[in-house]
Amino acid sequence: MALEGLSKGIFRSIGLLKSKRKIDDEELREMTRSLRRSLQEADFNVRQTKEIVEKMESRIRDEELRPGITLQTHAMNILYTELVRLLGSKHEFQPHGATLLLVGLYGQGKTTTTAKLAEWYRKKHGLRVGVIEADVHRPGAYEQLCQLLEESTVVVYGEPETKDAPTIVRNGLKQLASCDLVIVDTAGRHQLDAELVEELEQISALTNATERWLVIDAQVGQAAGPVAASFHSLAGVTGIVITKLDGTARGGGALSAVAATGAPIVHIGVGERIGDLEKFESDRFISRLLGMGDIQGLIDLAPEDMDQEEAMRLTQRMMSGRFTLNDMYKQMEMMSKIGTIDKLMSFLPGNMLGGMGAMSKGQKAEMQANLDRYRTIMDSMTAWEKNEPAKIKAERIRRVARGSGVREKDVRELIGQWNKSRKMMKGMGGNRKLNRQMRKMMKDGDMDGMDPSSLGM
Ligand SMILES: Nc1nc2c(ncn2[C@@H]2O[C@H](COP(=O)(O)OP(=O)(O)OP(=O)(O)O)[C@@H](O)[C@H]2O)c(=O)[nH]1
Ligand SMILES: [Mg+2]
Repeated sequence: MALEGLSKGIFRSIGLLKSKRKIDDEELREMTRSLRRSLQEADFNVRQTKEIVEKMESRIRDEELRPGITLQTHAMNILYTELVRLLGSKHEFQPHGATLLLVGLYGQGKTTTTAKLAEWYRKKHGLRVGVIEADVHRPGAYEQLCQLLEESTVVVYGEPETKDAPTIVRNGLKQLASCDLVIVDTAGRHQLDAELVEELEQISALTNATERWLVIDAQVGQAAGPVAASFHSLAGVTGIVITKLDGTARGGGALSAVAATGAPIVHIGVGERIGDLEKFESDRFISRLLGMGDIQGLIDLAPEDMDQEEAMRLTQRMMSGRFTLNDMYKQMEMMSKIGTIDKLMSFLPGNMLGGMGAMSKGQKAEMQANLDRYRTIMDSMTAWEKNEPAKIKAERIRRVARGSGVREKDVRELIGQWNKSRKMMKGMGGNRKLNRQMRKMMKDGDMDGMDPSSLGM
């Protein structure tokens, strides 16, 4: 199976830690058992699963929680760093002067990737790139490659009539001698059989390829491990390209390929067209793997990141009933950075601030867009207007709209939003229990010891 269930599984497992700051051995065991099952179901191999689970167990047991961080966030953080570690380092590929051999099983996307890579390095690095079609088994491979590169200046070398791949490669290398980068597409198989092994060995020796990249379809799952291992022993894989990440697969099997070869993922394919290639970025890959819109929002929650002092100052102002447009802007800015309101001030009742819980990627994007517009509008306001938005009358609204190049409606919307937020803040000020907690927190200078459940959350 692919990884549809991983996200759910992980959230179910880590969800067991919800609103806890301490857990006993039994609870910890239950969580790790659930996590182990989720990882295995998501194509992680036994060794990887064991490593991750053990790390999780010991770090949760031994590490002290940072102030303001829930156990759940801490666990997610550990999982994330472990996954990044598993994915290895960044690949430093020097395309100039390189010969790049692409290998992989049948239908994984080698030919498409050959064209994509050629175009990528031609365009982004300004290199003269040539490609050699050395697949003599797949009918029409040469035409396929030519067609993919139809509109590109990449030189395609092939001999559709020749049945001997090493000959084509030998001739091609001569023909493309003046190119800065040569990429060789090879034949695929259902399995790595003796004939292909021999062919690949010959080509590999001939090209003396500086780079040998394995192309793997994201849907391959667990099988990616053994496949990668056999290609690795054959050609010494130096990089991995995961294709078809635009589909439903999340690419967890790719992790076993990385583990089997020790080679990093260099690029990912995200579509059938020649431009559908991306450089691999582990954060984005992992957030995809875990099914999160933006994992940064969930994990990077060290108090220093959320600017605790600023958050507290803001909270204090809100509680005191003074709440200007600038305050609202800062509050929204923090929220958009952190992505979840309950994390910004985990001690506030859940329905505060319009009842927003964790924000989706879409909501974050929307908030960001709003913020940008609000910023523009606010830049056209006087200090007095920002401090006393309630007193802004039609004439001023017109002037501000004109000054900032937006519609009057947008200015009214900003003021309306401020009004809504202010009302919520007022409601919060009336919560005595919360007030007491807040004062204590400010006196102590951190959020430790805050118990959200005591606030009826
Ligand atoms: N959606 C999507 N399709 C892809 C991607 N990469 C390749 N494909 C498609 O996958 C199919 C197989 O791709 P090829 O490039 O022909 O694969 P191959 O490894 O060269 O296949 P053989 O030469 O038969 O071994 C084609 O229909 C491609 O358009 C990708 O990143 N996303
Ligand atoms: Mg092919």
